[in-house]
Amino acid sequence: MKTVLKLFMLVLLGVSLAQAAAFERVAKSSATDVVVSSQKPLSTGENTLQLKIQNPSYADATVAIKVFMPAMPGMPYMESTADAVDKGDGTFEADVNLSMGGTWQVHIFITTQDGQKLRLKTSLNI
Ligand SMILES: [Cu+2]
Repeated sequence: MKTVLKLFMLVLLGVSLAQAAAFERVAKSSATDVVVSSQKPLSTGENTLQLKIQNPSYADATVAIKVFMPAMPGMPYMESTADAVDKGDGTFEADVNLSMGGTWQVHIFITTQDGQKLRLKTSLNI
């Protein structure tokens, strides 16, 4: 009986891990696409973003991210930057602070081991 219960729990865990991300957006470039996603729905404040590099030849690059909102009437320019942490297998993770609701521009900076630089752009809404 206990074994059956354990198996059931493992299946439940597997299902929850396999669930689609709450947020997902693809930043495109000719060299590689990057899938930007979040397990939790995006909200104002700190958000953890996963950056999955699609082209394996860029998997060992250094990755950084900048999110920013241009100045608007009565509101200054806002930005949050982070060096992404290498989680292996082309997956990186970065915490960014989305300080208010609205549309944020997202720039992803990839620097390869041999110094090649890529900048990919996308955006997100909260
Ligand atoms: Cu604003």
